[in-house]
Amino acid sequence: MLDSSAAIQPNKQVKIENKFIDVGNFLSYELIDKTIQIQTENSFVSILFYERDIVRIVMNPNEVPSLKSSFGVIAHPNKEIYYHMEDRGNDLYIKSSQFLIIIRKYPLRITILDIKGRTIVRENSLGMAYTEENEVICFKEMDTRDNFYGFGEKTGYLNKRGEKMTMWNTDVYAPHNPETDALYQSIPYFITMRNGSAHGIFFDNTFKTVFDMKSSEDKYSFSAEGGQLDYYVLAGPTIKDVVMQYTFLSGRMPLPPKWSLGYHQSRYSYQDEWEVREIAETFREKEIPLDCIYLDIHYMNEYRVFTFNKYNFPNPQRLVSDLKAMGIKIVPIVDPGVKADPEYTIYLEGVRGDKFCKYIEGDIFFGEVWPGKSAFPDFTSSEVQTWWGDKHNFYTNLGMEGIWNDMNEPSVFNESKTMDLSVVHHNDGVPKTHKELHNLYGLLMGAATYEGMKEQLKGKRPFLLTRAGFTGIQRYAAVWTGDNRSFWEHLKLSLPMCMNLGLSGVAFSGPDVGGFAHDTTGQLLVRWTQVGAFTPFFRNHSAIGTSRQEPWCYNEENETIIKRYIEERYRWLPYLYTLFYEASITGLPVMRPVFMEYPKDDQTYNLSNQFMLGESVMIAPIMDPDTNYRSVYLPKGNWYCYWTDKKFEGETHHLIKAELDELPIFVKENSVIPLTEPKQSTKEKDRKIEFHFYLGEDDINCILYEDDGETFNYEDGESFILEVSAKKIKKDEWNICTTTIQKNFIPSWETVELILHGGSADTIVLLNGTPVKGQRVDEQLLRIEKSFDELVMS
Ligand code: MIG
Repeated sequence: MLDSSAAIQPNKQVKIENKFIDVGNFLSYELIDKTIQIQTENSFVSILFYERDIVRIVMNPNEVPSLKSSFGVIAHPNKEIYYHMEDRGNDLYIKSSQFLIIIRKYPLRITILDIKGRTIVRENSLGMAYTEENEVICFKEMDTRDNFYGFGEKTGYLNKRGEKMTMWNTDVYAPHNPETDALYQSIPYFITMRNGSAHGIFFDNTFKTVFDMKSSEDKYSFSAEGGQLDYYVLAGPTIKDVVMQYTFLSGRMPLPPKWSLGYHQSRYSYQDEWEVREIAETFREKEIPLDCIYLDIHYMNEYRVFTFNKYNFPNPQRLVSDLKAMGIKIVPIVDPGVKADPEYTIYLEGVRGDKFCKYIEGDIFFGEVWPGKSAFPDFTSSEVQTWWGDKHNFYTNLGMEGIWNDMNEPSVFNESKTMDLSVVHHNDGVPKTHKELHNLYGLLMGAATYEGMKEQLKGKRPFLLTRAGFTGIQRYAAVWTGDNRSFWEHLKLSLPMCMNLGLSGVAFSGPDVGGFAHDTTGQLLVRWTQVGAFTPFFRNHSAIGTSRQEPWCYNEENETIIKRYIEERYRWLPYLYTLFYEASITGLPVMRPVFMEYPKDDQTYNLSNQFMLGESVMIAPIMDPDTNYRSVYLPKGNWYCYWTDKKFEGETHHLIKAELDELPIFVKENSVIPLTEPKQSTKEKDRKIEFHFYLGEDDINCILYEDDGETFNYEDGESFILEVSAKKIKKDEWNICTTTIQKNFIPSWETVELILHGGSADTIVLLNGTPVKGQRVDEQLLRIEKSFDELVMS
């Protein structure tokens, strides 16, 4: 719907602040089981510690706050945290080893400082408040130096200062542009970075929430349409600390199966078995690596989930096993809408077993989606979760190991785009409206699906891809960013979107490579594939009616380059997989904004068109048509061009040339990057591991993580962890050491190659103390090849 000028009629501005009821003056406090319970004139406030560096504050207008958390939170308060509390007349002082919380009493205002006396958050003229209509809001002072990040999946630039953002899971087919606000994911959390230091706020409220970093110059606010004002202050002080604190609360991604990190091909839709086979065979004939093909909605019998259309897919089991033999997995789409059809088992069971979302009077909610009139499982009930999870044996019995959840906002074809807000969810005996639980629907469907698959796969890691989610979605699924378009602008937009998702706990994300809607072009597909090869999730997907988008659909030059970059993805898997391993332990993203590594450098605070992979690698793609130059910012230190080894100075901008076949990649001096040889699919065993040493002045090292890539045995320690270092003995003399930290899993590598970049003709290398001769490729490049068993395993 396009607006005309009538949309901008003059109206009277009501100052929003006037409608709020302030919490008012302090009345009394009590300590109950280490929770500080405060009563004010107009509210009740509780304060409790989760960790030394995480404090939770909950305000309830009507009664002592409930301390039950949303499904997004997995952590519990730590009652062992020691703090000291003092009533100083006009203020309450609460001091822990990380925080000083000062509660001004008249009226109640909270200021939190860190141990160095640095203000983290402060309330002044306005603090916590609510309205007659059950809205809750919290105002905090905004510093002129504050930059804001996180907020999950948002359009626009990296830094969200000056933005107002709504969290309300929404199916937005179009447009995705800077003023598109609510998208598919709701992650009510953000990081404030001030002067290189950081802290975070996680607002654990599942209603529609709004974060307003725009309307005022000296304060920001976060508010919700209902519920309690329940938020956590995360102390930082670094950005990485905040992400770890947030993912301590909301959980971390389990290690994904390796095949999910390969290249994936999708299309809405591959219409039948023969088309799927043809796609798979074409990849293999052309020797383009591929790990997965998706089945979009046309595989089903009239869009009934857990069915196949027998004409188009007569033998899905054989299809799956034949493709598996080629190293290719099949992932089917599963939407939540269940076709209202009394002859369809799922619907029958759902109605009989009381599994669907209902109105309070007991009538099932029906909505139009692809199957026509449909009912929606009520995932807020654990019984329904188990039922739905179990149903997935339909897919696992066919040999499938991954599922793609779409339309799970939930999306409904009506005016509001979703379920009726007055639907009352079962919620395990604590009924709540859809208005309150809407944002959880995708997360709960994800939990049901992941747990069901995990159970049926008997030790194998499931893969789940989802469109909708809430805080904590990383525990179950990778996130793709929905219906983008084949626009250069959307390629650009995907970088800050995925970087902010990464800061919001979702380390495994990516956009549809090539663009979903609209027709792509050969050049756009090339440039997008170059980027996709280095984003955490790498899937080419396109919509019905748009031009075909498989790697070979444009000219030969395009195809050759696309193939080369897909191969490059497989070459980088050891480095990437190690980053995923780290993410599973720390919650830190794989794809990082540059300021995460260089928080003191203000050139990086809104750097949205380049990103880092881990600590050492800078990806600076070309994202404009017919363009082969761009400016690249390199922070402090020296950088190597990955392709040529040419050195670049940091703390400055460079004009970089990159023809269509080149993605600018820079590796930080003093780092080691593990790579391997390209292969057709992750099913093939690597035979060689390479360590690339980018020499500078310092000693350097890296960790390499490896395991079987498909089971949960790593949880019992069946993994391989190697530390590789290069110590500078003196000028031109390096001692390379390998230390196995863990070897309960034996990797498939036969040879290990050590490649020194940036040495000189005189470079001498010792290997664990013994001099070795290498093969000099040129003045600055030295290669040493060894047997993996001899060097590492003995
Ligand atoms: O209304 O299943 O975002 O990836 O191909 C469209 C068909 C429904 C939206 C998803 C897209 C998928 C499409 N779906």
